[in-house]
Amino acid sequence: MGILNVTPDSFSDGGVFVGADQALAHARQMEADGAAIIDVGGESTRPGSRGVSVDEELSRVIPVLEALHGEVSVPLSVDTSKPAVMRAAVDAGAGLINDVMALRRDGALAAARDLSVPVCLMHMQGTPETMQDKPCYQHVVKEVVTFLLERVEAAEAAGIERCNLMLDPGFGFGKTDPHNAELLKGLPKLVGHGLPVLAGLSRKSLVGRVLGRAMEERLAGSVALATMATMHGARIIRAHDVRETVDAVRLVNYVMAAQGA
Ligand code: 7PM
Repeated sequence: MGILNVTPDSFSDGGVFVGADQALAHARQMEADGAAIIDVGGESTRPGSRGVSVDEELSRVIPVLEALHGEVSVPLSVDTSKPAVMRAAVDAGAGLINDVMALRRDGALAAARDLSVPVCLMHMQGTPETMQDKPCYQHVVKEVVTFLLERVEAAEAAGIERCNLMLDPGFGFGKTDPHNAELLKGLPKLVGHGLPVLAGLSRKSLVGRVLGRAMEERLAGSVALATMATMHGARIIRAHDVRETVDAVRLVNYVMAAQGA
């Protein structure tokens, strides 16, 4: 899953046309590099962020989805927690909902049920504004698994088909570095529940803090973590650097498919 950020500051003149144009070029490159999904996000979930309004998020995400729809052949995903954005995004061509709130917003379960598209349910402790203040768990793996299974139950109770669900432990969302490490090491415990698992570790603070690397120096560390997540059973890797990440995933798959012990 290639990450396509559609934030105003990524466009020099802020114009929608230039923005959609650049987004299309980036999406085409990620597709050529081997992305199987393009995830379009209006950047409302960063630690410390207060979020953006529905109208602001719609104005960022919808023109880009419209520009990509029909121009790239891989499925488009929308990174949103807002029911109104989910509905408009699927109408504009999105085929997957990526919700860091796991459909906990009012109306989100109903929107996802009405839209009948696959949904990624992600774990987050707290809210983006406060989640990194003092993340606290007794047993982080157990608590994340329990939370996600509860969200699966809520989704199914709302009429969402189980075959449309995937799970994500939410690396970096209300977790310290040791919590993230424990979750990655314990990923098979989440994978074991039979639903596809998505892992997003690309360029995250874990890499930055453990290695002492600035954002633009996190490629090797991100690929290493993507490799581990794949070995531990993750089926979808959310990444900025698609070509390098796909190389790693393909090699893991090749080796893991080998005969013998
Ligand atoms: C700062 C913090 C900047 C976090 C960017 C981010 C995930 C996601 C994001 C994830 C799923 C980023 C993140 N992360 N959706 N959206 N899983 N499903 O790296 O780990 O883009 S935002």
